[in-house]
Amino acid sequence: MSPQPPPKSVTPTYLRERIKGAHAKIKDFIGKKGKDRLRSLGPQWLKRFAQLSHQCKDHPEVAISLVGDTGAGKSTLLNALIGVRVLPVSNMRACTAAICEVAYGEGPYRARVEFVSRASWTAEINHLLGDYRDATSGRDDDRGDSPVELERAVRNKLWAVYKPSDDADPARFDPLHRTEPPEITRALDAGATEFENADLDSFRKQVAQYLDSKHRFWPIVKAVSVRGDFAPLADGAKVIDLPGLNDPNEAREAVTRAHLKTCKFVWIVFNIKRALTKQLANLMQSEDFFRQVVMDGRSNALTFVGTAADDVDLESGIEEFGLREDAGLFEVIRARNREVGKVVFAQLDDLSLKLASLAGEDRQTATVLGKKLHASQVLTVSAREYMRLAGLARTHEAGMTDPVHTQIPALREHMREICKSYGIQAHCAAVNKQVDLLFAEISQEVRSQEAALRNQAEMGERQRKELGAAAAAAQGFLDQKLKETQERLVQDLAASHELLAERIKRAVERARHDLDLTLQRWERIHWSTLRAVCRRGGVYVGSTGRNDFPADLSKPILDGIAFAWSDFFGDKLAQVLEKWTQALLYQANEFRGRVKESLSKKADLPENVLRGLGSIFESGEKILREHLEQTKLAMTARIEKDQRSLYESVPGQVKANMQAAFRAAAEEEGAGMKQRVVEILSEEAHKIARVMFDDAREALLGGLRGLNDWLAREFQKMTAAVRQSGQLAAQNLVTGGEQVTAEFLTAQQVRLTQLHDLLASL
Ligand SMILES: Nc1nc2c(ncn2[C@@H]2O[C@H](COP(=O)(O)OP(=O)(O)OP(=O)(O)O)[C@@H](O)[C@H]2O)c(=O)[nH]1
Ligand SMILES: [Mg+2]
Repeated sequence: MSPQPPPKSVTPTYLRERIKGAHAKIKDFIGKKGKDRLRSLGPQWLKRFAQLSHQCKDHPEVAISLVGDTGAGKSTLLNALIGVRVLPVSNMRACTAAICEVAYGEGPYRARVEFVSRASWTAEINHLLGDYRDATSGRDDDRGDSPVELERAVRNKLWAVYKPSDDADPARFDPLHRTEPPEITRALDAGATEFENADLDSFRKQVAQYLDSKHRFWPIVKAVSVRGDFAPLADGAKVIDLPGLNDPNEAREAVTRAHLKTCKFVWIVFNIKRALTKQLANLMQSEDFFRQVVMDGRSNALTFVGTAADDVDLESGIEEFGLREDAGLFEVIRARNREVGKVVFAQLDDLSLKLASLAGEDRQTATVLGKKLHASQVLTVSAREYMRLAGLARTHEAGMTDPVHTQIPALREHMREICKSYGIQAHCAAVNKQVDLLFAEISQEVRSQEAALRNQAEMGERQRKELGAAAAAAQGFLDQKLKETQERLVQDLAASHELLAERIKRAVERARHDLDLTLQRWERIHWSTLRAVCRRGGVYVGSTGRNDFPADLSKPILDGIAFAWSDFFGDKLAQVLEKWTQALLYQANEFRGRVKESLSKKADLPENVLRGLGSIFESGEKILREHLEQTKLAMTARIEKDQRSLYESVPGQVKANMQAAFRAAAEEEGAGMKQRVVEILSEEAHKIARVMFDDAREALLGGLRGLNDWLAREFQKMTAAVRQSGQLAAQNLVTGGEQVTAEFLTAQQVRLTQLHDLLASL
């Protein structure tokens, strides 16, 4: 009963046609010839056809986030990767100022620009003006973001949006008296804009209007999405150019964070020339990024891309890498590329040790993490040379002669590989498998009905009763086993939860203990920065870096549970699920064995009955395996989502608890203000420390309990599927009772044979 062999790669069009055709034929059959049981099952099947058809329309995107310092070469890399110069790049300044995601789309180049809301922009202006007043108040008695820097930052950002024209004089700009340019008003009122262009050069210029820091829009741009006929992205890759984690706009920072949470892959981009990998070290340590990598379960899914591989000096390179005197430029490049890999891994080892020590774990734990990280791909590329060799840019030669040397083709291949498992092809293959499953289920139902009819014709009342009793006994036994399995799963989940809960408790204690250290650090911050932080509810990014007070307070908790967290989500849950899913399959098998054994003891049983049952058992097992696999996939997806999002509740709770203190501190004025701000924060933090950290712990534990309950419910569905599979198999043995005529049986069998043939033709 296998369906026609699909083409080697299942295309969306093939799949749509297949589902549409099957849906129509089965609907027609049931409508015209279906009786009783078929009619009653019909709606269920048709509903599933509709769902599958709907799934065909989803085009999954495999999101890859590029993260890296400004100037690392992210935009140039993205251009090289897609083979089209679509994003603006700059030699001189931080260039890409807004998030841009690029994916495949047929037709002309298209872009959609989303702006921040008017409310968000107004709030930001108010914060900026607050900073500005502080900075120009004439008081400067402290360290940190000096008022001069603060004033410059405010002026720059407001100037970008409110400058009357590109050649206007910034010195004459008064941030307190701004006139909103009409295009900004239009943008904020509209909320978004879209445009398309078949001409690449014009399109690039249009896009640059919103992305490039030299134009006026960037401070109000939330994200830009670009679509085009970019062949390397045709299998569903979506590459996101993230302009750095330290984005001061709240709405945009939220978008960046969302991308980092939901994207399938993170590529860390760094310039290998600049103190080799100093940029990489900065990024990995910034903002507890490394800890996030571990907690999010990405330790084996990172890619490191070193850029500007062409940028080497021949002579010093020969010396540094111990090459022959007459070595060529390309040999130097290759030697350095090898060196980069070593340095990256050495840094990752250091970071693992550091995190393990913060978490109170032993060296062995760090080594295990280090090993996982060593599986990461490290590629050193020259996007610039690739663009030149491909005739896409007219930069001066740096010595590479073949695009392969630039490693951009290797990076594309890497992208293609990762898309294989998650891209459009993979999605179509998965939906196609579900279509097969549905056919198999319908077909099994038909076979089961045929067998039941045969049994009615061939078995007497006594035999049926005996068989019914045997099947019921096996079913009762199965039910009992399933109940036990469900209980054992719940116990196992609870035990894993206990381990993590213990770590959480310990980490919360440490956070309480470390509170004074955190407060002492805040005390050393410049007063104007402190106020900027409080004004923004606890988070402010200034010229001296990022200040995130809720993150500071939460740090000991998150550091403390990092390993236990990734262990729980990454290994424990997967093991528990695997173990008990296997147990279900084992019990289903036991059930089948039991029924077969009791039948074999009945000497007068017609051969046909046994054969029919055997074939139903066989297909039943296949269907059941597939069902369990599907449910497990859904469970794994939910686990991954919760792994990445649940722990965010810790800074979230802390932030909520500290809001009143931040507000009060932001209102302080006059002489001795800094001291009072520090006192307010300190007093309030001490006062609410218990509640705040307890709330954070409860939020975490509550989330974990929610996940466990959900998993238990999903598992219950698995046990129900096993039970149902058993019932269906036993059914054909026991159906009957009422006397039916030979004509009726023949007519029924003809109909079922027709449906059988129909399914085979789909
Ligand atoms: N030599 C060399 N220079 C490169 C390469 N890739 C990028 N660059 C240069 O590095 C500078 C910065 O590149 P961008 O692509 O704008 O960097 P970015 O990471 O997008 O920077 P932001 O947009 O500011 O975050 C530009 O001058 C590029 O020409 C490369 O492979 N080789
Ligand atoms: Mg850029």
